[in-house]
Amino acid sequence: MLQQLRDIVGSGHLIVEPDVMASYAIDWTGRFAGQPAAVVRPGDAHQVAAVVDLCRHAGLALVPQGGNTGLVGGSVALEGEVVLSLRRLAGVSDVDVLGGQLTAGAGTTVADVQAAAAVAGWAYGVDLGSRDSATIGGTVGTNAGGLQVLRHGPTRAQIVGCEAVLGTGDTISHMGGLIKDNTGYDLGGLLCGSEGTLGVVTSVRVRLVPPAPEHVTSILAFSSTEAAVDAASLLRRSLPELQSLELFLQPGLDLVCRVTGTAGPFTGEHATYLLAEAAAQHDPTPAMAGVIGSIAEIEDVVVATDPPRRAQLWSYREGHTEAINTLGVPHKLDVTLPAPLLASFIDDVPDIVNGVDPQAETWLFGHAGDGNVHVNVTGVAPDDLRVDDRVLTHVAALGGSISSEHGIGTAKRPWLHLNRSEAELTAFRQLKNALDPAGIMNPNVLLPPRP
Ligand code: 2HG
Ligand code: ZN
Repeated sequence: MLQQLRDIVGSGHLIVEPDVMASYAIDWTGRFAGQPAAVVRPGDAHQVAAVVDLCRHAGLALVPQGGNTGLVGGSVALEGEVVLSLRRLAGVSDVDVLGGQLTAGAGTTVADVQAAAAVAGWAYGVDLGSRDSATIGGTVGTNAGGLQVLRHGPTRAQIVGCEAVLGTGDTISHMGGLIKDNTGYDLGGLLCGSEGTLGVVTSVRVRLVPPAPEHVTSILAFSSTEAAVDAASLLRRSLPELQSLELFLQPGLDLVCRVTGTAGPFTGEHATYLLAEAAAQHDPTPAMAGVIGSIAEIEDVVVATDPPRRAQLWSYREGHTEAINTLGVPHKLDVTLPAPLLASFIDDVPDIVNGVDPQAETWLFGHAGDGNVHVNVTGVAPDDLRVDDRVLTHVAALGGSISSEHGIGTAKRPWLHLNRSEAELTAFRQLKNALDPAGIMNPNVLLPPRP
């Protein structure tokens, strides 16, 4: 088998040495790890198809992997599968300046897609903290959200064409990029968020959005989460230039400042913070100032327009993930709540966690504009699922989603039934059987094991 894989990709691109495979074998959180049988690094879509075909006939399972920035164990070989790294399929082509579209190989980083869009006079509508490592194929696999969903939608909303190798071994390619194209099933939309369980995306055509070069970023301080959530709603409905609306709390800010050795944005302490960023063709500062001026509950505010100061404000929010990792392996519960329940959920969840494990520490931050909270819990053993179970059950009971933007992976698999009916899960299984009849595509993620 290994020799046949080597024949397809060339000897330099089949990795079997444990030390070289190490970075492919563990996820970013450190919570999920496996021992791949091998890492195979095809150089083009034909080689991907040949690898899938070989593995399909041999019954050898594959785990597709992009930048390996996922947070739910969706791209690690938990049971000795072969890791199929798509990173060599990098590059942007067929830029359509007129229509505002481009094609990106699955291994192209999000930052490189953004840069290519900018060169064409456009912008890419998805941005996320892991932009320099996350690949567009991985973000399609998970339907990644990120920092601009309230303005441009998640990754699925950007896809206007897709090329993929299905688990059947067939290559599908629908890359015409027509905005209006009602000619049947939206296979790109289906593969988006399928976490590599139906096939491997090798290339994607994305729509681009108008550039918005003028930015203003502010951090607003509130005495309660309820006041912050009310203000978030007002910002969303009164400021069309709003591009990002992020939330974090005082303990998370303290942790980021401690770990990075920086001073916080304010001299005093506050309960809850919103980071609001507006972006437009013309300076959005007056519009943002007008809306901020109308929010009586704001206790303090900082505003920045110059890039270094804006980056500093963003670092208080974006620094959370790395700062939390310094405390040990976190449990990451990426959830969405209905807007009316968001504030009380955030206020209640630390006590709910401590009701299960008094030693656990809860860190809360996320994308306020989308109702998306990243519940990070530290001080809990990686395989202790009691906190996960308690929080996810609570979220589902409130009508929320147990996975907002990170996917189900292996981490949330036991709880998928909380959000999906038996009829939906049956349809999922039928799709899986149709597109991956040998069951070789990422078999340990998304779908719960059969009862
Ligand atoms: C973010 O919004 C990412 O920063 C990571 O989705 C969230 O670390 C997390 O839990
Ligand atoms: Zn996020």
